Amino acid sequence: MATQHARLLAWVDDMAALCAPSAIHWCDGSDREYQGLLAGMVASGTIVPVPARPESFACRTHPSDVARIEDRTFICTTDRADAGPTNKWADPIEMKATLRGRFTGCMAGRTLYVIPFCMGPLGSPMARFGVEITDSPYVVVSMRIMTRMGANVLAAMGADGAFVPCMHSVGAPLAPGRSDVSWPCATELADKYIVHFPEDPSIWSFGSGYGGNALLGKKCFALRIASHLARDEGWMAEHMLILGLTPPGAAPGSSHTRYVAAAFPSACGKTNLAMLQPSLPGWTVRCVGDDIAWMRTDSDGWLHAINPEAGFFGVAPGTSQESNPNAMATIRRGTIFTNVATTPDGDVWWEGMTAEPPPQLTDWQGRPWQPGCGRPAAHPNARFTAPLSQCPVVDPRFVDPKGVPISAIVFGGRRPRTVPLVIEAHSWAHGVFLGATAGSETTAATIGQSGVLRRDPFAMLPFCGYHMGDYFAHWLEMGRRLGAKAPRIFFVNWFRKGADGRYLWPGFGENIRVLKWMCERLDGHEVAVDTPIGHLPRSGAIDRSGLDLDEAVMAELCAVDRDGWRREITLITEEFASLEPRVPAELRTLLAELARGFGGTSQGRQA
Ligand code: GTP
Ligand code: SPV
Ligand code: MN
Repeated sequence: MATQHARLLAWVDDMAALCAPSAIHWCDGSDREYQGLLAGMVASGTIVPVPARPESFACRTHPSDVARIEDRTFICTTDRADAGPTNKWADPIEMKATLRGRFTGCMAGRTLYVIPFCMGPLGSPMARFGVEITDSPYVVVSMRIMTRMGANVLAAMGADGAFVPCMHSVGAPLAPGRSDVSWPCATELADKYIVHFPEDPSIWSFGSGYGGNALLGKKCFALRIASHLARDEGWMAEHMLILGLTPPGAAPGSSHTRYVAAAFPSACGKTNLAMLQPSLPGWTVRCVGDDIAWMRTDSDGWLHAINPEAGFFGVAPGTSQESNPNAMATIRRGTIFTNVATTPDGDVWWEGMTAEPPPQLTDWQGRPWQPGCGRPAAHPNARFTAPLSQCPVVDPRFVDPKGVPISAIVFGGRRPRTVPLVIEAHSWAHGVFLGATAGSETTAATIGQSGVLRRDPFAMLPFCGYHMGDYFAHWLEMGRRLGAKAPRIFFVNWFRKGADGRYLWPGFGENIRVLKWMCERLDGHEVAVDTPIGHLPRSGAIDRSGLDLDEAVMAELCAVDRDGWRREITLITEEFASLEPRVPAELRTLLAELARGFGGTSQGRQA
């Protein structure tokens, strides 16, 4: 391979000696290589073509390998306290010994792929290099869609460029005759490891081939490792979409375009908001990114954001022509589908794609499926992998090496009760409080029970590579640095339910109405009322033109449920107690103020 990078060559030699593959393939990122890998996977049965969509393929995974596994995700710091109580910790020296044992000989008879990749536009001062070693061709083709990878990255790394070594193996040879799943994996949860050594930094992942467990540039590097680097270096690595919002009468990308970054937990609406098709005439939304934002203060003093990724790894179920036409256009070709159902006429299907399911399908496990059979046809965490460049509303600045200036930051979550449609924070510090105390119901994006309310601060609970209390302090510090140029902070909830259990808010393209209200706030219009939880829309301030939604429902969406907030204060008090002694005093003061606003103290006087 054409590299003089001695550290890289030594690492690859070391890993090859450990894993004992029969061949080593350095990925050049070419189309020829990509087509060859796809053809090889079709031949071996790893993927099947999806004839209805050009250059598209589908694969099915083992039932144990369908989502991120938080229980088996480790942050290994020398001092256990630095990982904090929200992360699973292990001793770095012991863990490395364990991992070396697991990886020993694990690639016998198979090919080891070396993937040089870049998170962020090549040449951007905010971009970072990584090199992933894997035994999974599915990971190679996915990384080609999700990142910049190949020979030009290797060239840009030069002879001694810094890179994060990312070691991956699916972990088990496929048993003879086992053709029902696309790749082998360690089928016991206890045999899977997703391990981060932030002090190196390095990543080791064993036993899973799925998404964030295996595409190591994504959650492992761009969030867990990057958040740790960002704290040390004074920037931010966040679980956020980035969109460009332009009001009627102005051109997208003009000085009237505002960029918004939004953090919602996994499967809580980032991809959908990032490429929203506005229902209000004249407004445009352009997509810079749908999952991760790296942000830093530019020389002009404003907060600038890049999307470190180059593709979407999006939730399939719920995606339809009605809910997300731009995603449907993105995945018309050149897409890899994982754990979706397939139709007899050579297409894919998932719950919510059409109002009526097709009469006959093959489900995500390869079994015959009919409507009413009692099982979902697609796995609830089924995903599509497609390049950002295929999105019809991609923002031209998604490749801007300087990133885009951020005017507003939005937090959110799945909250059937208590949390209103939209809140604006009183200040940056109050915005940090809203992010720090965010709760959300769990989803199928992680293995475990769905629908359980938990605190998910900044949508970073599974992704923060250090102590969550220190992370809160870092956010406060960024605000002090930004001063008057700090973005305004909002909180949204598309998921509030009425007494009948149905969503009160139509969501999706209608969410533009909430973005419009935010713009009015940024423009200084009197459209809010002040409450103890923040600024809420004044009655009639959310544009309901052309929308069949009663004033009464709107009032319910924006209501401050005093009993609900008293319960919320108890939950926040518990959260903060679990993070002590590292909760910043400023946030404790804001909690006490909130409690006073509801006639109690944060020490548990409330019911
Ligand atoms: P990750 O990729 O896991 O980080 O998820 P994400 O935050 O990008 O979530 P995504 O946009 O893929 O949405 C997840 C699920 O929520 C899908 O089934 C969507 O259809 C649904 N969803 C998204 N936006 C809305 C909304 O505004 N209202 C409602 N009711 N559902 C939504
Ligand atoms: C998430 O879970 O937030 C995802 C999917 O975006 S994964 O890449 O698997 O982390
Ligand atoms: Mn995500």
